Amino acid sequence: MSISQPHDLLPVPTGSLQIPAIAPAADGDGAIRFSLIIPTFKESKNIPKIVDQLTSLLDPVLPNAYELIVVDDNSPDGTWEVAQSLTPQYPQLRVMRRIEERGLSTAVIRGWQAARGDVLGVIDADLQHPTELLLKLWGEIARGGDMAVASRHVEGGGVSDWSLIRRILSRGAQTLGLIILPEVIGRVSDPMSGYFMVRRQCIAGRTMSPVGYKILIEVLARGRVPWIGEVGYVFQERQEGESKVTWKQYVDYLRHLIRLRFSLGPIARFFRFGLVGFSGVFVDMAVFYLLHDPSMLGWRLTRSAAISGEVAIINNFLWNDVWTFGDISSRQKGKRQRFKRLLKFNIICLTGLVLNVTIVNILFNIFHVNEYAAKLIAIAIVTVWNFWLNFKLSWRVTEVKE
Ligand SMILES: Nc1nc2c(ncn2[C@@H]2O[C@H](COP(=O)(O)OP(=O)(O)O)[C@@H](O)[C@H]2O)c(=O)[nH]1
Ligand SMILES: [Mg+2]
Repeated sequence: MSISQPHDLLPVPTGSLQIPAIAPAADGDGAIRFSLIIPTFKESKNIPKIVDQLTSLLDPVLPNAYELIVVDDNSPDGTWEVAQSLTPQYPQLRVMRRIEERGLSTAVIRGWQAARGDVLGVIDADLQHPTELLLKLWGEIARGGDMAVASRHVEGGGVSDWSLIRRILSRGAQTLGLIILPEVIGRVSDPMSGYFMVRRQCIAGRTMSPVGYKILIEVLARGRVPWIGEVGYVFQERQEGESKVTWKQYVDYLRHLIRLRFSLGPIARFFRFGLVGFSGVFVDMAVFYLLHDPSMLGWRLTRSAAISGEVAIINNFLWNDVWTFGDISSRQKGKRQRFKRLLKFNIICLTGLVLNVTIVNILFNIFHVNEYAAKLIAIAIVTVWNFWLNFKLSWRVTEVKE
């Protein structure tokens, strides 16, 4: 045993839950490549064992190039103190004691915010996640993976002796997730896994706002993780302490899915697209009035409707490019790329414009509808047309290709 003093506690990061793009420099020589967070609540009995297992695994593979960060929520059993007392023996171990905040997901993110590695990971403290799997997960990253997930649902995976009810609840939760958030839940076989690692660059700069337990879902949803490796494992039974999972976690999970649904993907984009389209209505109507009204320029119906439509298209493109699809366009920087998108958008909208003008003409000339009412009806129909085509063909396609 060394006689040196325990390391100081890590300061708890505050502010928004965002991972910095550049890792804080390590003080010693050599960079830290891997930071593993061990979130704890009342795990004083497990912590010495897991730290010992993890260090003996990682020391030969990443000598002095990894760190273990225990993030404890001021456990009444003094888990943080026990962890801190281990630091003289395990120089790679750092300990954070949170007092203000609580919760598994935010604990992991606070840990990652203090992390110095380029690869960020998480493992449960209670030894339910077999530590030896860590090297296989690391192997996936070393092969070029952006993320490696320990999965109960691939070959070699499973649960030890779960009751039928628990298995059904677990699979039911996953199925529900697939219905509400298919593009996230469908990316991995075990989206509920709390044992995984991800490259910092995949989540840097993204603000996380997790609810409840399922941090992997938040990372997949907010981050950009092109290549995911999965490794099977059997979820072990707890030896010491007890699970903190209650029915509340199911409610939180549902809230989390719904929150993500509204901030991601089609529904959110549809609202934004609709709102942009709404702004376009005013632009279209105002320009149409300026061109067509006898007290203004007094141009003919078709020409006025066509030009006002085109002005609205450009207005809508600009808003959609920075807002509705801003996350996608920010990855395709440069004037040329933007011009290409404008061109695509314009071609799709021009077909809509032909539709627009045709509808105005039919309504006005055949059904004798007032020309402004005719224009409004045409705009409504063409907005739906434009949404679908742009959604399927413009930004959406470029997103999938990445
Ligand atoms: N920091 C922190 N860790 C937590 C909290 N709740 C659970 N944990 C830790 O997260 C891991 C998984 O929790 P556990 O209750 O075992 O969940 P289960 O394995 O799904 O039953 C364990 O290491 C817990 O100590 C929390 O509120 N804060
Ligand atoms: Mg557990």
